[in-house]
Amino acid sequence: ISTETTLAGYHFDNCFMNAAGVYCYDAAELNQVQASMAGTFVTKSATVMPRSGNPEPRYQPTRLGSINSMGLPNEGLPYYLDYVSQQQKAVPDKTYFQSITGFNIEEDEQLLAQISASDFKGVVELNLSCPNVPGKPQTGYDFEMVERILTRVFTVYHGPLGVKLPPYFDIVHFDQMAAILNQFPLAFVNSVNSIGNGLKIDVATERVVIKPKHGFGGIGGDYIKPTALANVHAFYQRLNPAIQIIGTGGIKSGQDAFEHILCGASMVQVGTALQKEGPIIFERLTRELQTSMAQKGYTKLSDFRGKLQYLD
Ligand code: RRO
Repeated sequence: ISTETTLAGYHFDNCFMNAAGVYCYDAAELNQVQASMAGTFVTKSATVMPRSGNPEPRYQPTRLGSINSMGLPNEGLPYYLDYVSQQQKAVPDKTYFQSITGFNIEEDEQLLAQISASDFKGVVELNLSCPNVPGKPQTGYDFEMVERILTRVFTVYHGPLGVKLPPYFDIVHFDQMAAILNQFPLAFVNSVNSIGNGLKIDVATERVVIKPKHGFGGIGGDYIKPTALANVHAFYQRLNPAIQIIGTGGIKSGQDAFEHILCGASMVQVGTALQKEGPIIFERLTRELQTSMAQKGYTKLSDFRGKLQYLD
């Protein structure tokens, strides 16, 4: 029973990988994902300049998931391009993902120019959905801005590139965003980033649990799986079939991954559960997905990908 997949024309031995932001800050963390059963890795979203991010505590696991307001701590794009370049040489049969996020269109162009000028051969994930930089709105909720950014991006960059989107909560928003995305030669759409600006409270101390933004932060884990599945399937229904879907949100078991793939995902990313269990989790997830598939007589992901059934 195979969990291999194809994205942007590249083959991956396993459909599971980390979600950007988890186990991907530096070489030490990325090495652990690289050594695991994950099919590949994506780096932390890289900015033009290195950033230390928001004050700690800025990530807290909760009973049903996680809350974070990391604030985009990262080593800066050249660091990740150097790391990926080394991995491309060490393990040349794998394809890697570089996540990037600029603070405006000019920075997006600058990041893509740096990638073009490097020996990077992988896939770019443009993050349009960071919820945690004070004063900066989530780009994915500004539909005109998304269209402007993608117009510039595909003028200056010609390699495989996809976007990481925030969750949407209205059918009209799925329609409007899909109409914009369908104008561009995107390799993939990754749904979803964390649900922005939730609040977790510790009743005993009557306090918030993270320091930045008076405790407001992005929500991940069990809380967000139904929203993630809806976004994966809404875009699977609406996007040009050449635009593949990466499913992210609430995956902590093989069955969760099965559900994302049934909704149309070609690859699945793990955030909150990877943070909790570490990269060894990819062994369990892979085994559990294979068990789900075996019970249904499936031998490959394409036997059930996107084949969600309706009641009418
Ligand atoms: O670094 C973060 O605070 C962060 C980012 Br860039 C993101 O895209 N999603 C998230 O939950 N946290």
